[in-house]
Amino acid sequence: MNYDVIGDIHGQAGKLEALLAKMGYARKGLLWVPPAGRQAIFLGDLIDRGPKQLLVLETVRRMIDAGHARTVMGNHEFNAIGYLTPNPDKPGEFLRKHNARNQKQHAEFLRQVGEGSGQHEEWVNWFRTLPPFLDLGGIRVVHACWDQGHVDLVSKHFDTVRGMNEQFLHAAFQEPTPEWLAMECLTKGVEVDLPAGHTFFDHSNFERSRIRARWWLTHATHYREIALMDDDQLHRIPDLPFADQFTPGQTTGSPVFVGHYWLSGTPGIQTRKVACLDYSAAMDGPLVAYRWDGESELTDKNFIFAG
Ligand SMILES: [Mn+2]
Repeated sequence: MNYDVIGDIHGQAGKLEALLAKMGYARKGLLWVPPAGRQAIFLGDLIDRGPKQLLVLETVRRMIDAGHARTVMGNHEFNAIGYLTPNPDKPGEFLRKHNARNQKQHAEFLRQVGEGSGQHEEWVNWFRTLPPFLDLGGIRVVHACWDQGHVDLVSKHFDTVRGMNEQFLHAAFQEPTPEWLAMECLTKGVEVDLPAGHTFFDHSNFERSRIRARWWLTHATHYREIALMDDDQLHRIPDLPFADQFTPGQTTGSPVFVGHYWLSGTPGIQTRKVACLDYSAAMDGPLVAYRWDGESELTDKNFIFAG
């Protein structure tokens, strides 16, 4: 089987349909059918921000049910589960706090799905069945970072039919349990604290003191080298060597695909073993795919994008 791996969609149904059409997928009623011998692999973050989140969910779920696609769980689906799941230790509260920042990040989904509605609950139950990673043999797929130790822990608690069990879910929202660390790494990647006094502003204009790290740069030494953020903020990151707090992910073995990182510019590989396919389709960037035909080293030539 060959795979078309597709980056974060965030409710941009128009970009998804344009990309599927460009890759030769055929629309049969409400179902998109891939060319023979291919399957679509979604990197998660189907929801939040964009204008047609339910259409994206319907489209992807229909493809999965027909055996034409698979998806991993993104941090936005994981957060959506925590947002609706009561906290067993704190009556009246939820696993993910309903504070202003979390509400703002999730508001567009809640509005489109109808907060507290039957379909809200149904979609969240479906999110719970999404695997946080997929090892497909020739490629590995995860929303933000492949770390074998975390993958092994999560695979012990994830049932491919019933999804994430209650116990794991509760632990995964309790910092700093091993379950929490694992889901943080797989769905949000490796983050590194800046030296005291340094901050920057992310794409939502939140001030942050932790950077998202290019975990595939296994020999990196400086903060600015590993920092993933908008170019216009990079000058705020000190050009200093970091201490020992950066643990890179795995970059040997079969290629790894991730989304998550809001890249910009011309889509291309990070290394011959790692490709990020998130080029900010949530806002004004294109939706990006990689057409994998069995190669063990990735190439810029296999990128395709729409929007
Ligand atoms: Mn995303």
